[in-house]
Amino acid sequence: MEKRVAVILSGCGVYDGTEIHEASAVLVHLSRAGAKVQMFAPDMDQMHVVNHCEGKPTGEKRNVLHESARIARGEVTNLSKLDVSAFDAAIIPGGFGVAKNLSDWAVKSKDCTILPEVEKLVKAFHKAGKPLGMCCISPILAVKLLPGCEVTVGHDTECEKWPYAGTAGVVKELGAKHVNKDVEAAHVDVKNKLVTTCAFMCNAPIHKVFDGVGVMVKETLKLA
Ligand SMILES: *[C@@H]1O[C@H](CO)[C@@H](O)[C@H](O)[C@H]1NC(C)=O
Ligand SMILES: CC(=O)N[C@H]1CO[C@H](CO)[C@@H](O)[C@@H]1O
Repeated sequence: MEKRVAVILSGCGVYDGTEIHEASAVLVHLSRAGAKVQMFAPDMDQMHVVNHCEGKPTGEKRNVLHESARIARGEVTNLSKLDVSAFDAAIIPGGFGVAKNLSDWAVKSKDCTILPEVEKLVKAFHKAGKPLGMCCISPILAVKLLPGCEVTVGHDTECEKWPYAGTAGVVKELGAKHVNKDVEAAHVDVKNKLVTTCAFMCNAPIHKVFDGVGVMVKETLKLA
């Protein structure tokens, strides 16, 4: 039977929303696996609108749902309508939208809070024994919400290849287990049905990010 997967978006663009290539990779791999996909995003203002040429906020206001509709080619549903019983799994691509809109990680790091709607949904999928797939920075949602879970955000030692390795240290401080994985691999926390891959936390060629997201999608569907 085809697996029904909810994909949760947080805007459109790496510095203020969902990372576009990660979202696209998730959608391609889900499509190839024959999954039935519905995309969701919260109806709220973004924390920032960033000029991606300069990497600086512009002061404009944009709505997370409207921006996510760019990735979804218009087919995106209000996150408040996500009914967990209608899905077999949920996947949350990365990008700063996760750290700025789905949570305030970008400002508060380990003391961040999660958007209540997202908190409720992640906990509901987990409680129902339905798998969650996450990549890049989105595993921090699981780290905050599922005590003692296992995730990867790549490697834990900073170097040119792993510019954001410090995140792994924060993951450990929060009591989760961090597992070093290369960009083309995913970590499966079987007990929590949680599948994570580092994606653009690694300074890697884009096809390797695409392949790693593919492993995350495949392993998530296997648990569904
Ligand atoms: C999305 O859902 C929220 C909560 O029910 C509601 O306040 C908001 O108006 C909805 N947005 C749209 C575009 O329907
Ligand atoms: C505009 C804005 O800052 N929106 C929200 C982004 O997400 C954080 C975390 O939930 C909220 O606190 C912000 O209000």
